Amino acid sequence: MAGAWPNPEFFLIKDISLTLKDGSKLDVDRSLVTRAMQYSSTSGFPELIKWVKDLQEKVHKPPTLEITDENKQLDIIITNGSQDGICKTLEACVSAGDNVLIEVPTYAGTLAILNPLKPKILPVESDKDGIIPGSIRRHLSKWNPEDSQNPKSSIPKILHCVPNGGNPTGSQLTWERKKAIYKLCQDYDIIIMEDDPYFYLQFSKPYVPSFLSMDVDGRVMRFDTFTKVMSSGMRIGCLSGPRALVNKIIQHQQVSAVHSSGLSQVALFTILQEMGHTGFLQHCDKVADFYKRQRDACLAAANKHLSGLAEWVEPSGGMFVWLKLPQIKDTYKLIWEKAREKEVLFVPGNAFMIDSSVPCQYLRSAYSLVSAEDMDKAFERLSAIIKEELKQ
Ligand code: 09M
Repeated sequence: MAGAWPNPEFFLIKDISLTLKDGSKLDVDRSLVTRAMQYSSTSGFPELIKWVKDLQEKVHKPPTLEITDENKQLDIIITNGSQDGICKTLEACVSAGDNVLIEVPTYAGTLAILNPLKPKILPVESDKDGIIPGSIRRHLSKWNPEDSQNPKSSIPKILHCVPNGGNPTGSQLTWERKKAIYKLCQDYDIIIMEDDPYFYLQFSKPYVPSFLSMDVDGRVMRFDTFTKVMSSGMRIGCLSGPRALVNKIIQHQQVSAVHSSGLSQVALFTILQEMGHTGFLQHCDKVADFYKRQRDACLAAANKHLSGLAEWVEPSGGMFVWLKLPQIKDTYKLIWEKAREKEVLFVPGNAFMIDSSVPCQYLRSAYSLVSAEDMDKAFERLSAIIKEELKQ
């Protein structure tokens, strides 16, 4: 008499069968379908959580699997894509006026979550090897490590970064820097938000070990997602972190989305179970190979049309190349007016900056969707637009 569950008698779906692009057919287990139609566990389907946890164990060997302190033990929640987990974590950890360490430039979605929370963003500089430990150290020099034990201190509590296939920079945080950063975060008791949707889109192997793989303290909140390799519309991601913090996110999920879509979870789980971890990793390799070829085609087009007009660093993974136009003061107008007129679009760099009103010489170009011929055309047009602008 207590539960608010609707009577499933009137739910119409009984069976789900999936046809994959290779022609194979998979039936979702009928009992899973029945469960997927009803409200279910807030943290996600236990079968999917187990599959993901085993994958994390295999890929990252998180020390928090073995840790004795229950609050720090590895726990997992299935989220609506990684964006959902990032949003809930920032909302849980950041109050107005808090100092937060954020990689800059960074994913516009993170800044969009942060801005209404009104924190003081301490920009962490990055280069082709990812965020620079010295930049974090400089920010932290205002405090002493002991301040982290004083709840009234203004010492930053979180660091957010995108360690692979940086969005927008295409950069990759090296293992050496990760070790130095983890040590700094230990000294100042800082939580690391490892926003890593492009982990499986690294262009060289072995994968650079993650922060999760070195997390002896339970201070890493790692955001994974199936968006980039399986489907973005299914909206399935996962957050792996210390139980005490993951529990807070579960409480938030309970009163917001309640749980990720059961339909998406069981469809994805059925495919993942069929593939196994090895099949999944092989699939990721194929996707990464494709993006690497796309990157090469993109850089070939850039070399052909933008030499002398733009500067860029070869992306080590992911879907983006970050172009600097040194002779252009601000790419915003150039893109929204001139480029749009010529039917080619990029994201102006100011979208990835803390203060988007400051003129920015950069733009982000994605090579995920466009054919080599179209990338060539796009940069040919960009080159013409820049030259026109320089004549004025
Ligand atoms: N642009 C992303 N990035 C993006 C973008 C997007 C609609 C998504 C980093 O797992 P998800 O799907 O929730 O991924 C979120 C996410 C988290 N972290 C570093 C990301 O790059 C996805 C969606 C329109 C534009 C979008 O521009 O960069």
